[in-house]
Amino acid sequence: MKEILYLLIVFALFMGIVYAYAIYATKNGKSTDENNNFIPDSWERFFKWVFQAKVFIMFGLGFAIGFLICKIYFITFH
Ligand SMILES: [Ca+2]
Repeated sequence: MKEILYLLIVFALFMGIVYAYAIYATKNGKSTDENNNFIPDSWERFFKWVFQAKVFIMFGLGFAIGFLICKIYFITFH
């Protein structure tokens, strides 16, 4: 159970870094962003859905992490 929690936390951090890097890279001009949506145009072809689903992905991860923390640390059955 804890392994799933750690995996989700690592995944959430990774997604956070990906989203932050996309904004950083496009703002700094490190990667071209001709349509000004803060997604590097080279990523947009295959990974656009990752950005379109950002709210749902982060909300889902946050919900799952909170749920697991509650289940592991606060609810005990004995
Ligand atoms: Ca773009």
